[in-house]
Amino acid sequence: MRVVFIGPPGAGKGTQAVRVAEHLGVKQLSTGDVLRQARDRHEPIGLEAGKYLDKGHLVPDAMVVAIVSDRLAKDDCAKGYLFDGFPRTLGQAEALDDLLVDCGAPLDAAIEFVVPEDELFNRLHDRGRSDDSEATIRERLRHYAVLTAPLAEYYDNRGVLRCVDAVGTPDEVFKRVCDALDDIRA
Ligand code: B4P
Repeated sequence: MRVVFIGPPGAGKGTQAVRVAEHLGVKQLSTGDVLRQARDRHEPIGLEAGKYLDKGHLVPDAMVVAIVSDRLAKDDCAKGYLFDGFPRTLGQAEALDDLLVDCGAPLDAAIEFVVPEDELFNRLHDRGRSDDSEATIRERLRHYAVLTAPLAEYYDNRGVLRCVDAVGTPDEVFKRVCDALDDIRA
């Protein structure tokens, strides 16, 4: 299956992506993880990305699309993949569609994680990553509302969107995501 996870910061995309990719037997890619690793290793792309990550801003589309494009070209994506945190803008979604036309294999599912804002704050505050300060969380939620939330309509119009209530234990959310994917496959 070819799947993307969308949803606000702290919704649990990364938590579920590892399990769901294993369940589906597909490659998982978290653009956030790739960017943070590149930053921590002081790679040129990471030093540039770090300027955005630490302020809670989205990294420019061209940088993220280049990472995904490289990844998609690898053999281990041939039987499917799960992108966690990508796309995050309409520009990224359109770029992904273009890449998939080249591969001849359209997206099967976009899973939107739905979590109320106060719960997001609690989760991120407890996680305590360097971009989880209160001011940065607010900035990330603001960017999410403006830049990422419109993706739900984009994928709904293509008939591949499923919204999942992501409040509950990780096991409960995992089951709901699997049910949503089964529903798409049925
Ligand atoms: P990401 O790395 O994608 O992370 P996130 O949105 O903060 O969190 P996620 O939803 O994965 O939540 P998690 O499972 O960790 O993005 C970070 C930054 O990278 C962005 O702000 C941006 O700057 C940059 N970036 C990434 N992709 C980009 C792109 N495509 N374009 C441009 N910029 C990009 O869970 C959060 C916490 O909740 C954890 O502590 C977890 O343990 C907890 N949790 C999870 N599920 C739970 C549950 N069911 N109940 C209670 N707690 C739960």
